[in-house]
Amino acid sequence: MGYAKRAIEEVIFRTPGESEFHQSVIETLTPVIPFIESNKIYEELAIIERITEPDRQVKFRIAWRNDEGKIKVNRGWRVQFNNALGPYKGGLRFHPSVNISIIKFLGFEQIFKNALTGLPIGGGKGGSDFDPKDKSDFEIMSFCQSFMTELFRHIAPETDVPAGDIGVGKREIGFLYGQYKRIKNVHEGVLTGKGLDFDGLPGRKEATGYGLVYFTEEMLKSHGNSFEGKTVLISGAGNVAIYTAEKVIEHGAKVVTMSDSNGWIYDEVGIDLNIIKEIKDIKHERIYKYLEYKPKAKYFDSRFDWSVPCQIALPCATQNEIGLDDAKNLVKNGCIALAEGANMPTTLEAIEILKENKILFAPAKASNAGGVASSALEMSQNSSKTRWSFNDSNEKLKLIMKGIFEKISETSQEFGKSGDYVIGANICAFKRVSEAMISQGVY
Ligand code: NDP
Ligand code: 2IT
Repeated sequence: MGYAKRAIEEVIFRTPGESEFHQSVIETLTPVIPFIESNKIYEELAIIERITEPDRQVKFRIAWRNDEGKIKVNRGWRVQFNNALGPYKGGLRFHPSVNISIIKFLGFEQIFKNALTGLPIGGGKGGSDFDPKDKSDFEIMSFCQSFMTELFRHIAPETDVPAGDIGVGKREIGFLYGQYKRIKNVHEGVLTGKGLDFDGLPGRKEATGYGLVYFTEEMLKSHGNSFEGKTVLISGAGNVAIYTAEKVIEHGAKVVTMSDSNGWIYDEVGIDLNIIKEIKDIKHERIYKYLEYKPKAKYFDSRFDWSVPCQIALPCATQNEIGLDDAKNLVKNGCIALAEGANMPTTLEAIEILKENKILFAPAKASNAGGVASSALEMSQNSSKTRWSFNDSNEKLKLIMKGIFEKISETSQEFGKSGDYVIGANICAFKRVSEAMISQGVY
């Protein structure tokens, strides 16, 4: 067995029970094996062993008080994975399912995604098993303040810059920032995704969803196609899903599904996004409420199974939401392209089915990189003490997404696998990170 396969097996052996992390290591490194084997330097300098082991991981207790005065205890993590290219950068996820395996998979993906943006950002991720659902604003604030009372000692604008992810949006980032400022007595760009009422970047909120659509449009264009007139399935109804849907509709396509963790809606005539924004963004309600506004739409009280006919699928909820049977549904119903908005939403076996059936497939580390790319622009805005316009940041985002598509497309051609964006993205990102690690010596 060659070095790369042996080293991947060793990672799995040394991290028992971390199934999501194993999946992301296999998904990222398997396509790079022939490249790694073609150059002995990777083995000599133990690049796989080093790149799969976080620089450090912090786990901490978060005690906070709920509205009834009861003390609650949650767990928090920050994994600083790799800073070869810049300060650790990546979101915080607040969701009851969060554990070290999930944070490590997200942090590992983030290293390579951030490399693809071409910007100076390393990879990290954090979060907590805290569930923000059904909590009052006061409880969220109390939790965020307690979370930051530990996190502040590990982060700084040139060290580690967290942002949002599932369960962490503008409100949570605001409370976290307020506590950081209170403790350190400095106003500095230590978090991104901040509100526009203080230091946020116009366009950051929209960037992951818009970037996903800009990327997908480039991919479709290179195959002589576009969004115009297409039927699109989206999962999720959070930050990424909403702004993906907004841009898809602007591109002349129809979004017919969206979902949350309780169920999914199907509106044959096209989902009215203003209603979704009111339900999810303003009232923080469940998606079935859509039927109160649009009684002809359908609601299914079950997991979304991708069974509606479509040409384009954009998963924007969470990991492993498209399994083998879901992929078969997409193939059967005429899907021509799938681009990942969520992180690792497609299982390895589902990706195989999509590839076998010649469905264009865009891996998350390329297609959803718009969010973190805009975060890097927010860091730049903050350190230069200026204010960008929405137009400036959106135009820059378009260029970044086009650049990512071109880079990974060229890499796929260079390695004789034209149009295989999984190979293109992973080799391209691995090369950038490993070259920086090699230049910086063994550590
Ligand atoms: P939000 O919390 O805003 O929205 C998440 C959405 O996904 C909600 O509709 C939520 O439903 C649904 N969801 C979450 N967990 C599950 C689950 N286990 N099963 C079914 N549905 C679920 O998060 P974001 O939109 O920010 O994130 C969505 C995805 O995009 C994640 O994979 C994230 O890592 C990724 N991402 C986010 C970026 C960002 O900038 N925010 C950047 C790049 C990637 P409910 O409300 O019921 O929980
Ligand atoms: O997965 C991701 O890229 C994010 N959640 C955004 C990270 C960031 O630092 O903006």
